[in-house]
Amino acid sequence: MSRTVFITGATSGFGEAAVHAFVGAGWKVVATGRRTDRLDALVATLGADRVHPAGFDVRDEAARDAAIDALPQAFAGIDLLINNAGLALGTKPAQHADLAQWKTMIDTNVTALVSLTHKLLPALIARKGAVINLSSVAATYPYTGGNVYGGSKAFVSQFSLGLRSDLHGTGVRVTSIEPGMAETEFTLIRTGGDQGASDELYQGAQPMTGEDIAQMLLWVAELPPHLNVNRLEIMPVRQSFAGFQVARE
Ligand code: NDP
Ligand code: 8X3
Repeated sequence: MSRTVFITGATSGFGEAAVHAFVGAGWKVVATGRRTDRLDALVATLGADRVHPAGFDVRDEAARDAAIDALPQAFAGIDLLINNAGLALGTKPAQHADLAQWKTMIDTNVTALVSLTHKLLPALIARKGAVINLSSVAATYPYTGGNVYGGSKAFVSQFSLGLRSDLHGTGVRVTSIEPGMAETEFTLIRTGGDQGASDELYQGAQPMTGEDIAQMLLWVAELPPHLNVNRLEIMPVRQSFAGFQVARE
């Protein structure tokens, strides 16, 4: 019997690639996001028997609950939750950052992720399912302008470990995926639609792709049930670490 995965942020990047990868591996997918035209395109390409579109803003709990309550029987038994919807907004240092952007990142990357996880946990426990959360290398390695984005992803990583501890003995698996540079719409969103800035960032860097991360997600999901990947950090070969900075007199 095919399993069902609930993927947030399925309209672009990692999430969209994951829809293709999981359907290709025989899973059924509940695909979510705000851009319903893109969800409809996934259904048209992959089939209504494989993909169910659920259009909502992850920050809107009432809309989310209505979408979950309206899941057709064939998609109602969720075996895997992939908390992927998220974003970075802005690249300015904290003292010049926009507070509204900070709040949007916290509402999306932290509050909505926690809320959806809380909502689906009883069903995931009943099915001995799994949760995969999209964190980031920004959770571990600070960089100028990363401030609240990095903080939100550090929350995701630590929340994942805490969840795993709380779920001890339930059979539910929890994984934090922590990618580095990947070319998606991420930088376009972060820069307010600056395609030039996005192209410049990835140019010559051989960044990871949505498909790369989708294959990691599928690999983690299909491991034998006695194995749990706690956290998985992955970067392109051309990205690594720099040292500390010193402000001299
Ligand atoms: P994209 O911008 O390509 O995709 C982001 C997805 O999140 C879209 O499907 C978008 O859907 C969805 N989303 C954002 N806000 C909301 C919201 N309020 N309600 C519902 N859906 C929302 O980025 P990526 O694929 O790169 O990012 C996916 C995840 O991976 C994010 O959590 C990101 O932080 C993380 N990540 C990305 C890295 C990268 O370098 N690209 C590296 C490490 C982690 P829609 O706009 O249609 O609602
Ligand atoms: C996205 C990776 O390095 O741009 O989470 O913060 S980074």
